[in-house]
Amino acid sequence: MRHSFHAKGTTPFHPLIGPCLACALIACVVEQPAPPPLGTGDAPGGDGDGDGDGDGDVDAGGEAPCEYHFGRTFVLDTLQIMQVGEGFDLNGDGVPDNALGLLGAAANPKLAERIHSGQALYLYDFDAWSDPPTADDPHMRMTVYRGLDADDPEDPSNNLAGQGRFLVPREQFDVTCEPHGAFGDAVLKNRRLEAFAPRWELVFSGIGTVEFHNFYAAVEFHDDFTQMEGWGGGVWPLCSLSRAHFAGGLGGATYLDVIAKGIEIAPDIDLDNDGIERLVGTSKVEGCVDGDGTLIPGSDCPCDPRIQDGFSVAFWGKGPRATITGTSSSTE
Ligand SMILES: [Ca+2]
Ligand SMILES: [Ca+2]
Ligand SMILES: [Ca+2]
Ligand SMILES: [Ca+2]
Repeated sequence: MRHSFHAKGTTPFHPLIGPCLACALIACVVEQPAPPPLGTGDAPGGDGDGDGDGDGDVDAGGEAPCEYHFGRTFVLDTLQIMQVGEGFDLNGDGVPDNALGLLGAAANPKLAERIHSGQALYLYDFDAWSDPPTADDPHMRMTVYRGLDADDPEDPSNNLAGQGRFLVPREQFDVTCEPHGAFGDAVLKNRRLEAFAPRWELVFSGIGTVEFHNFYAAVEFHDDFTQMEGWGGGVWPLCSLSRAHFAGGLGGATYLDVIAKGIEIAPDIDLDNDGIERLVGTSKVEGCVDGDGTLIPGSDCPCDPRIQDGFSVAFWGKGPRATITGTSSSTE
């Protein structure tokens, strides 16, 4: 079955999902459930004025203020790209897909540095969950945000020990105040949560906004709900990668140039069911070959509507409790 979760014996987690939940998740692609209503006020520990921006004032400027709502939050003290062979089965062949696992050796030490210096703060927020938390909840809402240290001046020393306080940049919400990183309906069973998003966005420090397709997530909570461990995997489409500029690259190289033409990893997930698309060019992407063999010339070909495929990727992370104290118009 397409989209069934599967994990190989060497993965640090058991097979991720049974057939019934897999069916429910596929149904969720076809018919997205309406998101639960946003809260009517601040999160516990919020600033009390209902806009959740931590300043206690209603936003000025004539915009309708969003009623941001946050629940029980965790911050990742560890985030890694998983190894090739570990992850989620995205194409239904029974084998975990993680083509970009090859990047882990270079990327993971940098991710660790950026987390500990406070540059890469990833927040998992669980809303619509009982208080105190329970081990089972059939309708939760999970959202992942990039966070900013709420201390002024920033103090990375207190971020990752359970008392970290963070702000969420407002760029991570759409015009209807819905977060781009929301997973909609998440199911928690025996302290294990599973969720799926057909489109899911996260702001990566140093890369910018990344849109993933068919993103699966699983989270397990410790007995006392003070720590979480999470796995995520999905497809990073060619177009999204072609718009991410590689900071260390010469001549305006994109992440797609580096991955496809520098490291020579080929796209592996056929999202539009016409066969795997290919990228041509020597050191940079200069053209695309659609699944039916049609050559689409030009470095902007990854964003041609005929080009839909991408690379599989899988992440693992863990971390302690944290608090979102409000939102910020700043992104740095
Ligand atoms: Ca597979
Ligand atoms: Ca801090
Ligand atoms: Ca294709
Ligand atoms: Ca195509």
